[in-house]
Amino acid sequence: MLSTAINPFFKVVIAGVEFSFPIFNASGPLCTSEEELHNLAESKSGAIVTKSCTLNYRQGNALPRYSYNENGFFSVNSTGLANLGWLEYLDIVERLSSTTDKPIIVSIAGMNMADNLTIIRGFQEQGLASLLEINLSCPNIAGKMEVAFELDTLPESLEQIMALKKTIPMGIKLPYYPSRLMLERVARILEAAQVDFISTTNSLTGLDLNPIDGKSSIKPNNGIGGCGGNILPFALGQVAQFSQHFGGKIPIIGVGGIRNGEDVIRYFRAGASGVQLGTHFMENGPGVFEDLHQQVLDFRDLHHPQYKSILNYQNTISDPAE
Ligand code: RRO
Repeated sequence: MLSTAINPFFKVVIAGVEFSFPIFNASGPLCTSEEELHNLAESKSGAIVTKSCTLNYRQGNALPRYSYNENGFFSVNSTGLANLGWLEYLDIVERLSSTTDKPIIVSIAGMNMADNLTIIRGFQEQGLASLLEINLSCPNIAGKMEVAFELDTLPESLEQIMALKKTIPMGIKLPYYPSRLMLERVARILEAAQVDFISTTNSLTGLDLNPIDGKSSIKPNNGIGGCGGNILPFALGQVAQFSQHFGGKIPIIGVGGIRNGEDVIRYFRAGASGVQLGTHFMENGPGVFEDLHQQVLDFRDLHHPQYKSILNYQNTISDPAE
């Protein structure tokens, strides 16, 4: 049960969906089984985001496939899209939606576009999820390109996705784009496709290893996996660049490295309308949402007591020379 009520300060609307608390889990950690999703419903997380689903059940990659480096505050994962298969999530969404008022966000990462379209069609026909987050940036499957990097075919892929929209708004989970010009091009494509929101950024490809014996921290792909945690400046830069381009037309969910209330404020200042937690949630469990609720309010009370809404912070990056 929630220990304290959610302060109205936090209310936002993302893609037409009301969130009483815009801080919630990122797809990936602790959101694969029905029990984990139920735990999110019971926690203070502002939404319930599922693990990205495929057409069929997937066991995922060999273990160990997740590591956490405490000193560097970063994780490496190569989960390999372990999930129950989309039909299970269809049933889970039906059960969850009858017991929670929170937005339910289904993450979809088919092994190819045809699979994506089948799954999207199914959830749109069911009509019970609040948002669909189409993960076009899954990094860990051998031979599976990240659609979000295939810029020549991205417009067509997005057109096929958005053509299936019935009542549920659809957004795209994006990878990290290191080039500003490439990001600009992606922003124009997303805008032309009229996506309903974006979530940025997925994990950044990397490696952790033990300097004594050279052992990589995870087994798959010689230790190469998706890094989360200490990626905040990189993800924040993506949010700011997309926000400057969109000018408020497409809402942005920021994800990457949030550990405390100040980090949440950073994302809102960069232009986010909501934020997701990956590594910090994975390491510390559902209690992190309660902590962030308090930390953001404490920060507001200390620095900007006149602010009545978290949106007072939105899009407020200022010049250091002023
Ligand atoms: O399952 C994964 O290995 C995985 C996915 Br689909 C993703 O989008 N991001 C990530 O870091 N891991």
